[in-house]
Amino acid sequence: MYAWPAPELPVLPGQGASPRVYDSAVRDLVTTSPGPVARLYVCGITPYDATHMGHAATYVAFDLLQRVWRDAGHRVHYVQNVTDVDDPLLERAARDGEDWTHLAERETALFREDMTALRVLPPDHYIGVVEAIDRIVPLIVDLKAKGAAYDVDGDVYFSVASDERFGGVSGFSTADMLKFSAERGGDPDRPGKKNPLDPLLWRAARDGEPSWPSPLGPGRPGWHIECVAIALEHLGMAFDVQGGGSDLVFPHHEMGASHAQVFTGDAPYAKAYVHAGMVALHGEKMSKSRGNLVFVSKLRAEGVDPMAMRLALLAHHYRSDWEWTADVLATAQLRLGRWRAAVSRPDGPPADDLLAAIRERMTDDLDAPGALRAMDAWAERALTEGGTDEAAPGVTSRAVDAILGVAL
Ligand code: 5CA
Ligand code: ZN
Repeated sequence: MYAWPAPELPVLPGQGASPRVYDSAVRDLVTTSPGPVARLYVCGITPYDATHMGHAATYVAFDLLQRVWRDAGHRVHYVQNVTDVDDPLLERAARDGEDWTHLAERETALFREDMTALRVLPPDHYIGVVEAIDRIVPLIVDLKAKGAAYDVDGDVYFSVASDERFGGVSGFSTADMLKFSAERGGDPDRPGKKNPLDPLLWRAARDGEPSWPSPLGPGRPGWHIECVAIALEHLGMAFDVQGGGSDLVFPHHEMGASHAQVFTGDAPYAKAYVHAGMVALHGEKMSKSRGNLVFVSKLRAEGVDPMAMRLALLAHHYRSDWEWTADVLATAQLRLGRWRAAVSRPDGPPADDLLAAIRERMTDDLDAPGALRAMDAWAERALTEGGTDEAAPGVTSRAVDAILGVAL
């Protein structure tokens, strides 16, 4: 499917470096070292209740990664999926008496608008599960042929025992895996499975559910295999970063890595697994199931500048869990006003040190809050002391635009 329009990326003097990021599988910071083309897969939305501030925070986090890579001279090959068939989407459509394809299309369209407003660079390939069924089925057939998948009453499950590296992405204990599996779409209590953690690969057709014909019988794909099929088609193995929110560490990214490693007989699936923290509202993770959501589109309709929303997100380090409040937005609106006033002056303090500071902060695990502080200091000087450098306001606004994605 089509993605959304790309914002312009201003050219900056000099060049940055490839960033260090936190790899969940290594449980430490690692320096990314992509080739000329960095390969990035970020899990996309399940299109209902989109786009809430938690979603926005995660996509802005990986947008920063892409911007820093580009500033370091890499091209970026970016792939994202849309989970446009899955249990929660079908349940929501049934609850509201809406056709599931209409729900998915409407919410995906809204997501595109929100990403455009937030100046998030689009993926090069934006792929829905429905479009990828023909790619997914042969993978499952192959996993069965390898003895890594088995039937339970017509449904097909992946055997986690078939991957000797299973557990390597999350490093979680079995107890934690069981807990998260139950909470995040797994079915550890289903009788007939070889291991309670084994995830579904293919769900046989049920009355009232969409299904597709296949050599496995009519049905629809499980969740993890969809991302693997899409990533392998467009990126191949050992791509640079698999991204998503921290609630995807297990089971989603663990299972994805296992599926791909067993299918290809190769490893690793991704060179690094990077996760964004969870945004909360009223003390609890913002989630569709709880319904404690702040929507980007609703704030836009209220006239809130999307650049203020983006600054509100950037004020928090991508890995931290934090709480959305009215104050967070108000602070961002003030900051945006100060920055705009500072770059509107005909001259200002030199921008070279500022650009170097933004680059230095962003290559250090995408420290956007640190970059914001550097820009705050420059803006403060510009507004109080002024300056004589006529090029500085332009360089500054281009740097803030290119690296932080904030158009002033
Ligand atoms: N379609 C799957 C991925 S293949 C999915 O998880 N969809 S989602 O709509 O539930 O979430 C989309 C992305 O937003 C995921 O990376 C998820 O980790 C992230 N996300 C969801 N809620 C929050 C939150 N409260 N804070 C930060 N990120 C969140
Ligand atoms: Zn995914």
